[in-house]
Amino acid sequence: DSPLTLAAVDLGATSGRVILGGVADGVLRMRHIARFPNAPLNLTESQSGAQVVPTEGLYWNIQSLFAALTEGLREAAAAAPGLRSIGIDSWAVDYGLLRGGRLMGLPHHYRDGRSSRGVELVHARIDSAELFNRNGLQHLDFNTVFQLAAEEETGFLGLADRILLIPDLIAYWLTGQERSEVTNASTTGLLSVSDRQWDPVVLSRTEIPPEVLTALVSPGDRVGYLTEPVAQRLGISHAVEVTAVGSHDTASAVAAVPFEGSHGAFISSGTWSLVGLELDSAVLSEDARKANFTNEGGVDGTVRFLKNVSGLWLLTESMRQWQRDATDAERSADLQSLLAEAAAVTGPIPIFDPSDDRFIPPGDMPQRIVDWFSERGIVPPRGRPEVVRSILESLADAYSTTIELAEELTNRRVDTIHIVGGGSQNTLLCELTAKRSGKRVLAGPIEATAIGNLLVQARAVGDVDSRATLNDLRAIVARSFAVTEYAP
Ligand code: LFR
Repeated sequence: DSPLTLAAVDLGATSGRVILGGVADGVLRMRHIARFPNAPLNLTESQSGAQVVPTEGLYWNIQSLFAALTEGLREAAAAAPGLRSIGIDSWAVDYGLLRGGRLMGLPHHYRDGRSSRGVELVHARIDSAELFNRNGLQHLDFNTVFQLAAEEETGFLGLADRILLIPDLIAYWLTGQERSEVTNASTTGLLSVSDRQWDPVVLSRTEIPPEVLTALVSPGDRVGYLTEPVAQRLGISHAVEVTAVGSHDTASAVAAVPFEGSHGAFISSGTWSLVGLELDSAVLSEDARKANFTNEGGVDGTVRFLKNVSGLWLLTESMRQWQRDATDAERSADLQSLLAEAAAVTGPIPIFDPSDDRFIPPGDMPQRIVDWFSERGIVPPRGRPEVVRSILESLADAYSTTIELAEELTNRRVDTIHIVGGGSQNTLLCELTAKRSGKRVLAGPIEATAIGNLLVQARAVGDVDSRATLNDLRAIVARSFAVTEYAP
C-alpha cells in the first residue's frame, strides 16, 4: 500500500478534479477525491435584448473554480496526512490580468469572439510567417498573443502590471509566488521556440511590456510553499509545496502516454483532440506552417508537434442543444444510449471538417453541422444517432489524415496510435480511428493528464529517482494502467 503524498489539480474546460497519488515499487496509485463542474459564464446570454454592455462576453468563473479546488484540496489533505506536494494543470492560453496583486476581472474564455480582432492587430505588426518562425505555433485565433492585442485596444492591458496563465494564477493564490510555467507559456505565442524564453522581438512588436511577464519555471521546479492562511484553510499544519508540472494539460497528458517505441503517435482526446507526435526538436518548415501544425513545449524539453482537431466538444455541445430542445419525456436521454444507437447506424454517413471555425463558439452544433453539409449540397445526417455517428466518423477521419500529415512532415512512420483522456473510453471512436487509419490503436489511460501531473511531482520530491527519464516515467504508467487494443 503506497502512501498518497501528492495531489493533482486538473482543470478541464468542462470539469475539474483533485486526485491523490503516490508511487511505490514502481507503481502509481491514485485516489479520486473531488470532481466539480466548470461552467463558463456567458454574460452576453444573461443580458437582455440587443443592448451592448461592457461586460458582454464569455468568461471563466474563476472564483467558483478556486473555491471548488481548494475544497477538494482540503478533503485531499484530510485523506492524506503525508501530503507533500500539489501540482496544477489546466487548459492553455487563458490568463488573468492583475494590478497590485489583485485580479482585475474575470479571465476571458478562449471561445470568446474578441480574439479575431486581436489577430488583425497583431498581423499588422508581424506577419504569420515571421510569427511562426519565432514561436513555432499553429495559428489559432485564441492564442494569448491575439487575446492580449484585443485587450490592449480596450485599454485593459495598459492597466495591468502582471499577466498570469490560469494554473500560474492558482499557484500564485496558493503560494504568493508569481511564476510562469514553461509548457503553458509556450502556448501564448510570446515564447521563442528556439530558446523557450520570452521573445523580446514579439513583445516589442506587439507592444506588450516585458515587466508584466514573470520568471519562467520548468516542470519539476518548486514554485513555493502554501502560505500560512491557505494552509490553515486547508487544515494543513506542515509544509506543503506547489511543484511546477506540465501545467498545460496536454503537456501532462502526453508525458503519460505509454509509448512502446519510436513509432507511436498520440491523441489526447477530451474537449479538444490534440493529434501528433513527440519530437526532440521543432519542425519549422514552410510545409508545417501551411499545414497549421504547432510545436508546443513538453515536459523535459520535448516538442509536441500536433494539430488541434476539434473533439468531444462537438458531442457535449450537441447534447446540450438536445437537452434545450427536449420535451420533458426526452430529457433523460443519455449519451451512453445515444452512442449505442450511433454504433448501430448502417449505410453511408457523410463526414464534415470538425475543425471548421464555426464550431468554436458555444451554440447549436447539430444545426451548424447540417448547415455545413447543406452549403455543399451534401445530404446531412438525419436524426440524433446519425448526427452522433457523423461527428465520430468525422473526428476519426481527421485523426487519421492529421497523423498521415505528421508522418510526411517529419519523415517518420507511425504504426500505433495512443488515445488518452476521456475519448479513450469511447469505444466507437477508437474503433473508427483504427479502421480509418489502418493502424493499431491503444486506448488509455483515461486520466493521463492527472497521471502526468503526479509523475512529474513524484520525481521532483524524490518518490521516483530524480534521474528518471520521461521513458522511465512512462514505464510506470505502463505498469500501473491497462490499455485496450483496437486492431485496424
Ligand atoms: C486542451 C487544450 C489544448 C488547447 C486548448 C485551449 O484542453 O489545453 O491543448 O489548445 O485546450 O486552451
